[in-house]
Amino acid sequence: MNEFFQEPPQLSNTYSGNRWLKNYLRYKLPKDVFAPTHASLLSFGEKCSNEYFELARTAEREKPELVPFDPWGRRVDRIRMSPAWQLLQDSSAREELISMAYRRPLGEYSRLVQFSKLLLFHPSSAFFTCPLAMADGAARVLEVYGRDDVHRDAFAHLTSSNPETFWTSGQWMTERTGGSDVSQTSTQVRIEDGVARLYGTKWFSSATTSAMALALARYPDSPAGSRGLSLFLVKTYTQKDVLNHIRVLRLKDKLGTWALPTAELSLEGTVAHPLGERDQGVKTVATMLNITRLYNSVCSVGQATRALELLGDYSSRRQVFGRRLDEQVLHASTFADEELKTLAGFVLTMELVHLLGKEETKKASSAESEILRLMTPVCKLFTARSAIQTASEVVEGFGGAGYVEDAGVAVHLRDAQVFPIWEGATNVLSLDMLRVIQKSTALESLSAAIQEKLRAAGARSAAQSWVSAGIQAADELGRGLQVWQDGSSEEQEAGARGLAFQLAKVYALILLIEWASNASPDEQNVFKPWIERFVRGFLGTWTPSSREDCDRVKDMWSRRLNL
Ligand code: MFK
Repeated sequence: MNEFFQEPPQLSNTYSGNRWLKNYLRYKLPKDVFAPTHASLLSFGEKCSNEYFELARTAEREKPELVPFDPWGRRVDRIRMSPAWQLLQDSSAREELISMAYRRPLGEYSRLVQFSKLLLFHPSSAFFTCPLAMADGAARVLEVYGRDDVHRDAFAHLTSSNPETFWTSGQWMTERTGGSDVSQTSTQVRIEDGVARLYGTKWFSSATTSAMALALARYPDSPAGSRGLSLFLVKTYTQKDVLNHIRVLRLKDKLGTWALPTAELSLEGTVAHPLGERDQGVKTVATMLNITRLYNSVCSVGQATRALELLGDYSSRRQVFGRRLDEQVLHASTFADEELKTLAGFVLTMELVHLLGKEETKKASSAESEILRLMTPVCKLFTARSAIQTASEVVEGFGGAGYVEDAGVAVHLRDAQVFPIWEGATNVLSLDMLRVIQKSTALESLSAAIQEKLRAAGARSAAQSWVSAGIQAADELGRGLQVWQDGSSEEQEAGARGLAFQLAKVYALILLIEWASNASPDEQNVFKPWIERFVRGFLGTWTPSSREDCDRVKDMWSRRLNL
């Protein structure tokens, strides 16, 4: 009997295996920045496919465990972590995954290089990118709002490249009332002997083993709602293994992100240090959210890219119906669409990362800052949902093997489901986009940037047909926007989610055209079918919701059980 055993997928150097990243960096970075970056990413990509990947798998197997009491009955609330988790932290410091963004050795390009590393690292990190996101966001808040020695000391730790001194941070915002409506925060600040102490429950703290956190809380005499919240820097421990008047109530039993010690915390007089202006906590922490949302995007794209890489390798080995899977047209067309979606998310994320780098080095125009603010939630909601769709298709592409844990594929779907939940749900971010459009001229700035990009691409003659397609896509969206902006607030709200996705697609298309129009003729031949498929299929259309649409959907929703 000829027994058959399927060859498993192999992970190669994750930088060389990435179809788009190298070309994108060559296009974006100055020559003298690209050459050393390329060399360093080659070596980093090798570690992501071997050493870091193995650490991540170990950390996922050896899940965090809460030890509430010591052997003598004392309450200790220790979280036992896999040693691999600590090694991932040490490597993150040595690889300068945070410090590079604050040392800024490459000026406005530092963020682009940092996020390229994060893109490769995320799927080999068991979500160590979560505490990194929080560390980066907290560092930026401290850089912008830090005033005293406590702030400066924390900033130095967060941006250290020395594993001995490197800290990560948590973000303690979500309470039992939920993560979306922060205005209901009930954690109280009391001043006791001149020291601010926090009392309350934080419901989703994923970086529980981090050295510090930024926490929202309310002074007793502050107003209700989100404009009565203040931000605090909290050190998690008062000394080694002694928590800062914090009880770890339990660890969450989650669908995915198994290596992350997500916990419920009771703050019982936790010593806290004010950060930013009193009652301006939401505004202050928003600086952190804008960074962590870009992390969410780069992790989503990294996760989807890794899933597609694994499937790409597998389908080149897998024979079905007498042919290799990757030679079959239905397979190609299914996964070309997933690749396109991931490519759109990649180009959007990297553009915003570049704008962030420009803003932080004071090179961004006010229009660019407006685009960054408008498109950050839009990009995040788009990449998060895309990652789930792609991971789901990849699991199906592997068949039964995709559905068993030890094949290493199912993890991508389990983990991807957190992206739309982590750092703002799709609808909440759609409403954030809506508020930015209503309160600023960001949409006009975006429209002007799109026109300019298309004009410049048009000046490079090879790109004419793409430019016409880009103009048509932008014009169609512009017509929809005019109708939408004349609608009532409910009509605007009803259309916000659809608008956000279409805005993401149109801007991604323009960025892709801009990139392709800068490429060599040979490379343009590679881009051509992707851009055409984008325009013909993926782009789709968006129609604003009318009064009748709103009434109909509310009516059908309310009567759905009354047959
Ligand atoms: C990794 C795995 C993790 C494991 C499991 C995790 C499970 C998930 C757990 C979670 O819960 S994650 C947390 C999810 N929650 C959020 O991300 C928060 C969602 N809500 C928002 O994003 C709201 O928009 C926000 C709380 C930020 C503000 O809403 P509000 O309270 O209605 O305030 P408002 O009036 O919109 O904004 C207050 C001020 O902040 C305004 O400034 P002004 O006072 O000058 O007018 C805003 O312009 C400003 N602001 C708000 N968002 C901003 C911002 N400024 C800059 N950037 C922003 N993004």
